[in-house]
Parts: sequence; C-alpha cells; structure tokens
Amino acid sequence: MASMVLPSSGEEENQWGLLGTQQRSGQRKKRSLPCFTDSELKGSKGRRFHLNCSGVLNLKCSKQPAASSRRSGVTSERVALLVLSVLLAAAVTALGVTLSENTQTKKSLQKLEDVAKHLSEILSGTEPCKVEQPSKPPSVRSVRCEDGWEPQGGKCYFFSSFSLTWTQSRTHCTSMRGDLVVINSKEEQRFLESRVRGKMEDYYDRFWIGLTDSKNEDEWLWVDNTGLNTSLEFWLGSNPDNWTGKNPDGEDCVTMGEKDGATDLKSWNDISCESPHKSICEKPEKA
Ligand SMILES: [Ca+2]
Ligand SMILES: [Ca+2]
Ligand SMILES: [Ca+2]
Repeated sequence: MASMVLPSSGEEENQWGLLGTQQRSGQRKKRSLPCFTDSELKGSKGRRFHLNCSGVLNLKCSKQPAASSRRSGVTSERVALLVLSVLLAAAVTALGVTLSENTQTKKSLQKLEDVAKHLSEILSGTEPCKVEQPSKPPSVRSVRCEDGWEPQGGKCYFFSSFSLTWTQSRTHCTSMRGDLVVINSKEEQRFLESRVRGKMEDYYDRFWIGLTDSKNEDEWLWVDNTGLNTSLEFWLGSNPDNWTGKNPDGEDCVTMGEKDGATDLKSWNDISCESPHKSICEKPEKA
C-alpha cells in the first residue's frame, strides 16, 4: 500500500482522481493517508472505496463516473438499437404489406387484361351489327294534296262540313280551285261512300255531289258537263223521284250517304238544291 498526501481544501483531485478531506478543530491540514496502488485501483474496477482513516474521510474514484457513463452509454446504445430494431421491423412489415398489395393489384390487372383479350376475341369473330334505319313514319300530310284534302286515285278530296245550298257548296269548292265531286268509277264511289258514312252524324246528314238535272229535268249532268253514265249510277231506292213535297220545283240536285251502309254502294238521292248540306270537293293532285 502506498501513501499519498491529501490535498488541502481547494485541491480537489490527485493523480488517481481521489479526493481526501480531513476536518479537525476547524482546521484543515495535510495528512498522509493510506491509499491504493494503481493496480489495486485498477483491480477494483472503479468501485467506490471507503478508506479507514481517522477523522472524516470521503473517498470516491473519479473513474467510477466514467464507468457509469460507459454503462449509461451502453444502455442508451441498447435502447437506440432496440428502437432501430423496432423501426426496422415496422419498415419491413410495411414493405411486406406494400409488396402484397402490389401483388394483388398485379393479379387484378392480369385478370382484367385476360377479360379484355377474351372480349376482343369475341368481338373480332362477330359480324358488325347492321344499323337498321327506322322505317319512314307514315306521313300524316300528303305531298300530293293540300292540308285538309285526302288523296285517292290520283285525285284530292275535301269533305266540307259547312251546310250550304248546292250552288253555295260548289262555289266553296271552286274557291279552293276544285269543284263538286264527279264520280267516274265504282272505285271512286266505294271510297266516297265509305268516307261519307264515317262522317255522317244522322240519317239526313248527307253530302252534295256534282250531279244535277237543273237545266233539263231528268237530264243528269256532272259539273264538268259530262252526262251520267247509266252503268255508273248509284241511286238509292226509288230515286231519282223529283219529289215535290218539300219544294214545288222538285228535286234537281244530288246527295250521297247512307249512315247504316249502302247496299251495292247505292246511296244517291235527288233533293231540293236549296236544302243545306255538307259537300265533297274534288281536284287533281299536285303536278
Ligand atoms: Ca271524279
Ligand atoms: Ca229533278
Ligand atoms: Ca229524291
């Protein structure tokens, strides 16, 4: 064991880092104290020592804080390593999740590509659809006849609902560049009979046609001055009878129409030209 001189107050540390203080009678003085050699100190591994000296003696090794600091450093390093390990594990986990999601995304894309390829193959083997043009809707307006006129057999017909005398009705037709109808065929009679029947409101609701014997009794002429063809007559019952019961001048103008339907198209009746009735106008189609 070696001896050393303790530093006085203010002398803090010897060459081993030992501090020694003695207080006696309020006086501080230097004193030789037993201490430890370097090897003993080194062997002590920096532990705290209490020297058996007289008086109050406090000894501590200055290397102990260094060891404690080293242990603290080691602990901090371990903590840091632990934190880093945790962070690394979290990063690896996140990376794994990302890779898994990417893998699933790639699989989904591959499925979509397969579906698209399959559809493309189907479409390539399918004949292109023919777009059918919609059929032309039936025209409610004739390009051959004016508004209100009905086309039939190359002619246009106007069924007037004005109740006028025979002469007034003819004037109305001519004002529209037509005339009272002239029936030239059985087909024309059939068409007119059907249309008039549908328009009649009652038994007497008949329509004027362009036939009259007003110039000479029983000499029937059409408004175009053609004579009546006896093979194309459609008199109803006992007509023409030139009945004078209502007008002493008899009956010189002709109407047509049987609300309940005409037998063999026979629907003509001679009546007074002054009676008010509806009428049928006729004119050629547009050129
Ligand atoms: Ca005609
Ligand atoms: Ca007559
Ligand atoms: Ca008559």
